[in-house]
Amino acid sequence: MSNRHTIPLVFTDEVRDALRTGRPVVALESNVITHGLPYPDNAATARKVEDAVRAGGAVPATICIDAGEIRVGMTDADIERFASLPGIPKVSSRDMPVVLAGGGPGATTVASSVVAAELAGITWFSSAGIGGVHRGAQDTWDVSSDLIQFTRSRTAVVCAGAKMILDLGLTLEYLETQCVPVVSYRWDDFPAFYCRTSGHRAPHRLDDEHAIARAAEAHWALGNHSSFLITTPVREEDAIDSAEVDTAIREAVTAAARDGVTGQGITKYLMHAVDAATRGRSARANMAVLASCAEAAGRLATAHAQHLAERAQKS
Ligand code: PSU
Ligand code: MN
Repeated sequence: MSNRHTIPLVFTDEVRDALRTGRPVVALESNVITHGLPYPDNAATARKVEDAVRAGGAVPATICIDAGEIRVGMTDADIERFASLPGIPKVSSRDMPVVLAGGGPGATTVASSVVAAELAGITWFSSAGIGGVHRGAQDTWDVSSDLIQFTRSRTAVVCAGAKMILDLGLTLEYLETQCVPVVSYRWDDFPAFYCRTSGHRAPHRLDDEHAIARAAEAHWALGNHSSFLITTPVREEDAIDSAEVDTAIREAVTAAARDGVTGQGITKYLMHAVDAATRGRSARANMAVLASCAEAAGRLATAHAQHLAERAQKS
């Protein structure tokens, strides 16, 4: 018996129909709703991100855990509840079994969302910022489970790189060591969330969505049961200059060490400190980059669905 029969997956009608008919679907995380932005911006942003997936030609499936089930596609009422109810825990891969057994609600990170997406038969996933290797990881060993999960889940992940609060050079090194492809879509550099560049060149660049679909399929055909990463930068008009946030980040990292913030809480702590230092500018850029990634993911998932349909016709 496969896991499919033991983990309860609850689909919205729209997502179930799309998967049945081979229409493109893009999975989205819910931790960004509960831990990324304040209410009611978070609820509005979650809906905008879903609209952006639709604008790209695909069906959005926001993932969460509730009542012992994995929800694949959240209703408007679910989004409103997750956005407004305080205390919903952040659920990464390691937390999933316990939260499922406990029966309470849980907001999925990138790592746990790709686990759910794969179980649900969804190939595409979009997040503006993946977790990565933290600054100072040589002392703290803080490496996001997102990166480890990419070595285990067969998904195509679209993101705007990772935030400057992380060590992006080490994050790229880790992905290289673990044989996770990183392809920059229509851009030379590995982006840094709301900054268009991290100062690191992306290992590969592809400009055509159909070539990206073929490359992802080739990755899996080569026997890799792991993720294929595609990065896309925030639009120029929404971007923040990296020099502008660099000081704020350095100060936040120092303050976190002073306050003894470690582990699961550090990402949120650093992000809020940077938002406060940039007086909401980074929060606005955050919303823009979530939407631009989701739109690109919708387009890429659409090209991939066409690729699969053509391949099926030929065989
Ligand atoms: N990075 C961001 N924004 C985020 C996160 C990461 O730029 O909101 C969230 C995502 O849900 C991601 C998680 O999967 O934090 C990673 O947390 P950790 O570093 O604790 O693994
Ligand atoms: Mn961590």
